[in-house]
Amino acid sequence: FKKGWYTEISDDWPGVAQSYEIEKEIAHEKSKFQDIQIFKSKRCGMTMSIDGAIQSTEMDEFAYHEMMAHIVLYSHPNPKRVLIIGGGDMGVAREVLKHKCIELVDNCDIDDKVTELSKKHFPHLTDIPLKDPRYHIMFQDGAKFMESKVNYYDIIITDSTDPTGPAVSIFNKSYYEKVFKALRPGGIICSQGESYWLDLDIVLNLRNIMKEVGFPVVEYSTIQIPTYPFGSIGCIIGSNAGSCKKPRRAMTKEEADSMKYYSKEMHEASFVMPQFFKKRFESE
Ligand code: AAT
Repeated sequence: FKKGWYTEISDDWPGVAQSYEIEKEIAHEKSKFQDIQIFKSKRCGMTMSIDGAIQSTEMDEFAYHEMMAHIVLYSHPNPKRVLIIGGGDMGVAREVLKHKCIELVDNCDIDDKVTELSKKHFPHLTDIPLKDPRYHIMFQDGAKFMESKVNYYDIIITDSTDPTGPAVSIFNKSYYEKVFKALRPGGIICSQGESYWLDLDIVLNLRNIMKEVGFPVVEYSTIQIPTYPFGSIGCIIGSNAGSCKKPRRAMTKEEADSMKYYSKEMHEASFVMPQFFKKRFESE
């Protein structure tokens, strides 16, 4: 490796790796579950990597966090209770809390070390949730947490690492069976849906699982994010509220002004798929 550079090498994306010149190494801690590295990148600002995969950089975290929250929140006519599984860095929570109609946000991450380090080094993610009385964070395996909840949430968001390591338990059918039960009528699930360039099999597998557990509508919304492998990721959405391709609620001026990526136009455009992906996603 070139000295002073971080290279994102992983068996999850064999044969390719993006590199970042490091301005400053900040922290490197092994938690009970994961290996967490924090550094300041010359180009992308404060960066967190877990088990060798970039989770967020200051430059583009808003693309992922806004889309993971707002696509489904604006697709639901009247959301009140939200659950975030994973997302212990609070980036998705920061976005969810922009919606005044939300009464409660529960957040369950497996690893309190992610949250502890985020509070210290990523205040642009944690400051708003920490001050909001609607927000509650707890630490437990997301699959385990789901067992206790029935007919309770309007929206569930799985903001999880890739399906290796501790996230294995939240990428399978038994997790989605619990998700389906935990949603109220008209409820919607949105999960970190991986990239169709990188992991088409994972995307199709998640789509199959969501259909099998009973979601009448399963859709994929693309997010452009330069610091995830191959520059894109997506939301995979299971909906009991019909198609999410068009927003059902209008943004207030305050909400619209606070966005850096999301807009009504981005919402609608994100569901348009390239032909090779559309054929696979819609036919098999
Ligand atoms: N918002 C930042 C991006 C993330 S966060 C992923 C989170 O999922 C981590 O904080 C991790 O601790 C948590 N996590 C992993 N497994 C579980 C589990 N079983 N239960 C609850 N939380 C879990 C995702 C970035 C995606 C990167 C794509 N390459």
